[in-house]
Amino acid sequence: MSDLTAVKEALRAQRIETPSWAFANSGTRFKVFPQPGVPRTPEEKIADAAKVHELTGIAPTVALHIPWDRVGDFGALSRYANDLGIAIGAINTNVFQDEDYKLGSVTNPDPAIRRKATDHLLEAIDIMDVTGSRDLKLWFSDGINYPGQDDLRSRQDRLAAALREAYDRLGADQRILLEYKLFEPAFYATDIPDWGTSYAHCVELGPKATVCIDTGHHAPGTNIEFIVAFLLRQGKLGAFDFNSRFYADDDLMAGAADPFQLFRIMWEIVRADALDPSAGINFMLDQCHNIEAKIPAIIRSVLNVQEATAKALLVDRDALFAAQQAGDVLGANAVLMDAYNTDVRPLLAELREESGLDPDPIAAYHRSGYQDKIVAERADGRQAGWGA
Ligand code: PSV
Ligand code: MN
Ligand code: MN
Repeated sequence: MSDLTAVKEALRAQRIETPSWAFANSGTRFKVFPQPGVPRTPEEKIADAAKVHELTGIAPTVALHIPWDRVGDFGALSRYANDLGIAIGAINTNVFQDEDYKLGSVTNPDPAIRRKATDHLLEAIDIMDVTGSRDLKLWFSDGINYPGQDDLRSRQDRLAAALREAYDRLGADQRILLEYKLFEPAFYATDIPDWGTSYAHCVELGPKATVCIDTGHHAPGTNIEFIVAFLLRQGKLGAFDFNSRFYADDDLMAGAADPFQLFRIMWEIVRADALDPSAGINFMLDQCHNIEAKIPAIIRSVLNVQEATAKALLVDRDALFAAQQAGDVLGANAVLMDAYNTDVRPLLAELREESGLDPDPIAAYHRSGYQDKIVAERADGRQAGWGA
């Protein structure tokens, strides 16, 4: 797509979902460095997410994580979000922070623990009914640390049974986004270690189950854009959890470690005409900002995804396909690299100005006084910890 009007139109329609937990304090297993002004409540996380949307114009939903964001009245929380100009997006479950889950949640050998974990999935769907959320995002920490610790195949059966129960509880417009992760916290075998396992379970479940690709959850060197292309072709790509990694599941800002990879991923999306929200892919962030200021880091991440998208939209498709057909290896590669090497920042600044936004959202944030305001308002020492 090289018609600039069409490029801008596609960019205006783009949507990126922010994660509530990225606004809160987070850390590694060594130390959490608390930051002043971080949200103490789900409402304050939503307020921060609304600020990101106000400045970027393309982040109108925020994902919640239960029980971290549990409130008494989700209807009221949803209305609060709407009043601030955003909406509640995906509901994330948490079956990894309870003593009971030491040997697994939905794959635990103990049926009572499996029941408890499955009930949590069902509870999350109850919440979705109230918030109007479409997406139930499932990530399981389930796995084993030692060969022989448990039966790999039985664990797949247990997983399938729990997923089936959740799937059958979904409303007509709701769906499951099923994440996979190579390792961690389980170190020998994760029960959904890769996209193939997630895909197979989603196929077994039916059309309302699709794969969520968390860009941090692969072995080093994995060709993620291939996975994107494959799942898109199968109609089984439901979402992304964008973040960057250098080593493991680093959860750094999207586009920070490898902006070229992000571009290659977004090119596959553009190539499949799957960028528009009507295509049903939820482009989420899943990050933690352990040492950097959180709201500017989330704005930066949104902008990084937007930049990668703009470059992908600039790929001259006709020239690329012609070069590919002609077997012109260098020519085809050059078409892609020309788009990647384009500085799209002026185009995006212009786009924002045309939409009544500040051309530089991060500078606008610093000028806004919001940071000083939250530091002052949230200074009673009850800062939320990671997840709290
Ligand atoms: C853990 O790896 C994880 O980062 C998963 O990617 C989930 O999406 C996220 O936590 C929130 O549960
Ligand atoms: Mn994730
Ligand atoms: Mn992760």
